[in-house]
Parts: sequence; structure tokens; C-alpha cells
Amino acid sequence: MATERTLSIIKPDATRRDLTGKINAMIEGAGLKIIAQRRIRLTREQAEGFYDVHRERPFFGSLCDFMTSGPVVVQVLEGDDAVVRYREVMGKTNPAEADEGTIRKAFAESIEANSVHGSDSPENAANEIAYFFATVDIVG
Ligand code: RTP
Ligand code: MG
Repeated sequence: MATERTLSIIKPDATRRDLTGKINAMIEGAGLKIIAQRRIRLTREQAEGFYDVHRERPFFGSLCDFMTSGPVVVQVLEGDDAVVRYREVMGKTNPAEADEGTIRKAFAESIEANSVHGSDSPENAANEIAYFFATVDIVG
């Protein structure tokens, strides 16, 4: 198994309900180390840039509205197969389809307000981590 890093975002629906600690406990309980973390308010430009791959999707505008509606917590997670492992811990995009024990099953409000983001490949993880963190601020 390869040690990997992935980018996590605790989304505004979760920070609004003060779920950061509970979500972090699930992340750490799954064997993933939180090696960088910052609470920020995304600008419209940052949200649109981050979700640029979804620009043509019908939900793009609504997604950027949601992601700028409150604070988010951006994090770098490290562990064995971190990209896939974290997506397992997150659960399916639509919480109605998410497995028991996953973050989205426990906390997500809807397919959009689904509490967490996780990178979907090691390549995207590297780009997404660099979008929010300087190398010096990641302490593995
Ligand atoms: P994420 O990127 O946030 O980790 O989630 P994901 O891979 O499971 O889902 P993705 O297809 O990449 O979609 C990104 C985010 O857009 C919102 N979404 N809304 N209204 C809709 O049908 C819809 N579909 C997706 C969700 O917030 C999703 O996480
Ligand atoms: Mg995605």
C-alpha cells in the first residue's frame, strides 16, 4: 500500500452545525492523519476555480453559492491509499445512497450539502492540495 495525501474540505453545512470535531474523529478513526488544516471563507473566485471541472454542469452555480455560504475547513490527510480510503469514509455523493458508518450517511443534508469533499485521484489531490496549502504549512 502506498502512503498518499488527499485534500479534504469540511463544507459549510457541517461547519454551521459545529461538526468539525466529530468529522475529524471519524477521519482519524479511519487511520488518516490530519497533517494540515485551516478554516477559511472561500471567495466566489476560489470556489469557481476549485470546481472548474464542473463549470458546465447544471448544479455549478448552486454549488458555488453553497460553498461560499459559510466557513469551510480545508485539510490535508495522509495515510495508506488515502484518496480511496477517504472516499470510503465519506460515503456516496448522495447521502440517500451512502453506507452506514460513513460521514455523509451520518451528517449530510442533501446531495449538494453533503458535508465533505475528498479528492478523486492522486493527481487531482496534488493539484487541490497546492490550491490551498504551501508546502511549508503541511507537516507530515
Ligand atoms: P466532492 O467532489 O465534493 O468530494 O464530491 P463527489 O466527488 O462525491 O461529487 P462530484 O460529482 O465531484 O460533485 C461535486 C459536488 O457537487 C455537488 N453536487 N450537486 N445537485 C446535484 O445533483 C449535485 N451533484 C453534485 C455536491 O456537493 C458534490 O459533492
Ligand atoms: Mg468530486
